[in-house]
Amino acid sequence: MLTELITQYNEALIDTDRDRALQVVHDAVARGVSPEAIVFEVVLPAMDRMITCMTVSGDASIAQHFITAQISNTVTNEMLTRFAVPSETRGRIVIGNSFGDLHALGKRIVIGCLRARMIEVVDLGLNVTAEQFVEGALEHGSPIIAISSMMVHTARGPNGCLGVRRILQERGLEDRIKVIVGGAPYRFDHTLWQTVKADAWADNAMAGARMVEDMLLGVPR
Ligand code: B12
Repeated sequence: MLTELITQYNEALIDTDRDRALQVVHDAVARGVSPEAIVFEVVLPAMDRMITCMTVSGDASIAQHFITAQISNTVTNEMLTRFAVPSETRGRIVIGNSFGDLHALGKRIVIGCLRARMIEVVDLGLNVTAEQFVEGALEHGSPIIAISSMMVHTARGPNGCLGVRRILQERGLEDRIKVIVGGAPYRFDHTLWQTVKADAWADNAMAGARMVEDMLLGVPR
């Protein structure tokens, strides 16, 4: 039954058919598939597959990737309320686009993947200054700041990670708050995350969500 479900769900994602994807999930639950199996054996692997199709084989488009993240988010939120043992969140993080950067698509996909891994996410939005990133993390009790930058100058500029690092240092917060970065400039230059003094970076949303989960759980990288 699970193989059939996985096939039907993936076909709906490829067709960017949100309603059909949700219907497939609802039918499966009605037939007795557990909400846990849906999240861990259907939704997360589908997200992984879609990212591989987009970045490695080129078989998927940004639209398919984006809709997949949205559907994953919806299904996960719905299934979480039905878990036999209520799932504990792994923790909470803040995320935003660095100041001057209006490229929100990548960040939204990252948010979908984070939520699918049961990580609470506070989206600080677009045009977030370095100060707002730090204030946001303190206000929401987040041990991680995630910064999405799609242009070189917003990644390297004073409101990107370097600015956040400076404030964390000045306020003695570096032990409490870690910074993860991502976006196009980091994919073009794999050493940029170190140049801007981030603690971590990830190439894609799924890898980023896994890394955040490890950071929250204190797994050494
Ligand atoms: C779509 C797009 C736009 C759209 C944005 C729509 C939107 N609402 O998001 C529009 C048309 C508005 C736009 C505008 C501009 N853009 Co533009 N845009 C792009 C384009 C083609 C795709 C970006 C995208 O959405 N990718 C798809 C998503 C899914 O991928 P992603 O963002 O990389 O995200 C993945 C990973 O990076 C990672 N990730 C992302 N964020 C994070 C964060 C964390 C913490 C982690 C762990 C991971 C992670 O996970 C994501 C999912 O797997 C890129 C080209 C490219 N190859 O990236 C140019 C690009 C980013 N744009 C560029 C430019 C120059 C501009 C403009 C200045 C153009 C202009 N002259 O007006 C403006 C700037 C607007 C602004 N102030 O931000 C340049 C930047 C070049 C540079 N050197 O800095 C690029 C690289 C194009 C190019 N080759 O020249 N753009």
